[in-house]
Amino acid sequence: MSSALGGPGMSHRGARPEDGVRDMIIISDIDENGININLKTRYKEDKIYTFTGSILVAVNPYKQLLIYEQKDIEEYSGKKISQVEPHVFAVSEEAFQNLKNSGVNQSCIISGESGAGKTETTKFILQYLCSVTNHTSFWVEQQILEANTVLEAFGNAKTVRNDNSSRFGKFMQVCFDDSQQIKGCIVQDYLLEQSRITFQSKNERNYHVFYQFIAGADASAEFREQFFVQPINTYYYLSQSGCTTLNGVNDTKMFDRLRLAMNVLKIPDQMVDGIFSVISAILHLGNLTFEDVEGEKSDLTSKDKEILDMICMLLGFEAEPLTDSLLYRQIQVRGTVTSIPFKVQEASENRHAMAKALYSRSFAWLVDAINKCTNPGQHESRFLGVLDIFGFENFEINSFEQLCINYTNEKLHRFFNHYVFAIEQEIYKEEEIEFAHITFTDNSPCLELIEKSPRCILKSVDEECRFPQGTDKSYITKQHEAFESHPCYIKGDRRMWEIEFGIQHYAGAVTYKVKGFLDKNKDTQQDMLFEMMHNSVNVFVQDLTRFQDLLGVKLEDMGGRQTISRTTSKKPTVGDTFKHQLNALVDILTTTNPWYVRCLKSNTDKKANVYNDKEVLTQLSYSGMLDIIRIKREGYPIHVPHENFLEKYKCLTPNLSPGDEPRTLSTKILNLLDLPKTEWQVGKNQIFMRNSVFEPLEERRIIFITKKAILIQRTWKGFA
Ligand code: AD9
Ligand code: MG
Repeated sequence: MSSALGGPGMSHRGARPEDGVRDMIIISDIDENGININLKTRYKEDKIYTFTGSILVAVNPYKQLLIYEQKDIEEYSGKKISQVEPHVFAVSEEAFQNLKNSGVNQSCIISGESGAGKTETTKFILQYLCSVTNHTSFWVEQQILEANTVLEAFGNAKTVRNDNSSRFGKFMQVCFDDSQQIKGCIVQDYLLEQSRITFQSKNERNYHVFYQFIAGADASAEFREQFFVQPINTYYYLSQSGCTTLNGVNDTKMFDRLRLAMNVLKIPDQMVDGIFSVISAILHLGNLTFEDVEGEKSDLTSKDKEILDMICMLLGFEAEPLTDSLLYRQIQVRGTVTSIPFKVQEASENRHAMAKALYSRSFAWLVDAINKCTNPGQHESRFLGVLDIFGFENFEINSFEQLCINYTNEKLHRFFNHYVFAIEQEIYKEEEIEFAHITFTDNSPCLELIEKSPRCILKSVDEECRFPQGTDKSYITKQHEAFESHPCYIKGDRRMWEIEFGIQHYAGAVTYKVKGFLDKNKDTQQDMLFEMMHNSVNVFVQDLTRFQDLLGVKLEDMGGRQTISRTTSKKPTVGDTFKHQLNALVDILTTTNPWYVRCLKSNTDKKANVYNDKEVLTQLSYSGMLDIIRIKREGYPIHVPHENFLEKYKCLTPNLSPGDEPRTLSTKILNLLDLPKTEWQVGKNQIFMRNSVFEPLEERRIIFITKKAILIQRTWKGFA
């Protein structure tokens, strides 16, 4: 198994960042600037991949490079990482070989900012795996690749940072059998962004599928009629941002691809129709306009009655309960259900919540359908997992979503730290060499502040959610009190105490605005909507209720109709569920041998051939690369087996007694050369060196070889 800090070490003598070397671990005294210069030099030659040991750095080229062809796959197949140019295929191959040879499950953890190239990297890894394994499982491979088409249509959207931004995290476990055949795939999704369904910022779009659906309808009158489709600019959920198209993307073609992908994934036609009915119904829901009635109640406008009919037909609902659920809140007090009218603003918000509930459950349904189709079966437990998850975020305004995203990154960062440090220390121990305990910036305190019960930020939000009179303000007041002395907690400016708090993350300080925290964490249960869905005549809509969180609600049969009632007020919150998912993810990752791909964005304008030093440096500062290099400085970055060492350097000391063990001989060489003893150590099987020893050693060897060559030349000349 390769070490994160390993690498071919011996081949680049006195390498400098200006040379654009393939593995940065061998550059002496490298710092952030050095890394940047090295990456930039390579980027200019379209070499977007660089190693740091076995960690791959990928700089987004924002242009099509012809390096992902079948011939490239073949070039990497069967090769060791140390023999090839850095490439995502090299890491894929090494991980695949490791799985094959060691039987230990592997994971590729891909990180980077929005738009850095995580999703593209994920697809290249999957493309590689589906191409090199023996193709007896052609259909399974197609299904795995097409799963991405579906997930991207429903889970990706244009943002200002990325035209194809993933608004959810995913972990795809590709499963293999004993003969290295792909047997299937398991997808786990994380935290789909829900706010986008009803609100998009300027120049951003809603999820791709909405535009693809409308484009598909534009091409067919029959389809338009079946799903009551209107022109795109009539929909509030699609027209508010002023952006409905994507540069270089044809939504009609994408719609055809989506349908084909659904077909490959064996989603029945009836369900496909159901999905599009929900998509259309969501758009119509967004167009409802509520009228205020005496400041106390709200009503639907006459125009809305027509929209309501369409929604009913699309979702298989009856008009009366739907109207009720749009205009009244139902509250259970001691077993009796009371209806309380919504004020106009509340009715509008409640409708948005319905749209979100319908969409997020459809997304969950699709992930489930993909898993059912690509299910590897019970017996195939070996897998190579690819994690494509949201990177660290620090916007002008950060909310609950950013807290969850940054919490994820803290969690993965700690995992990374432990992996990198632990593995290096393990080698030192095995080799029985002395080393000062390597210290590292441990982010555990920050992580504990967010997630460690009984007192942590997630818990504070939860408690306030369960408190009947809880508000965002009462929540933050209590939280300030509880954590003001915590080293990672930032109470901030006195004038802002009621609206925001900060966290000192490993990647920098982030301020969170608490407005909406409680609502976002509660994920307000749409009880009446759930009931209607359960009784729907649309089989897809009815099937969506399988994804209702059944904890806290129970179904009761009321004369042939299912109604629900609350069993307990302890429904898990969004924070709870997410924490649970994240812990499960880390548990899985811990059992694997991890591989890291660090994606970097060369500029924020999505331009080819533009490399912005400042932007790259910022990303490097929290990529963990410097930590690796620091360990390199504190530890011994160059490990060479005794035999290899001897082979290479015995020329430097002609008086070696040949009978000795390689280990003794290697020690003799180093002793004779009078190099500082603090800078090298002799392990059981390997020599450990710092650059201060390695470089002069190499220099002497080169001088020796050059002198010898000159001597030979002279001798030949003498003969001539
Ligand atoms: V986000 O956090 O989901 O918003 P990602 O996933 O990191 O983000 P993505 O993979 O979607 O970024 O890449 C953004 C865009 O960069 C792609 O749509 C491509 O246009 C471009 N890209 C990324 N990697 C490559 C590549 N290796 N070759 C060519 C690339 N283009
Ligand atoms: Mg992505």
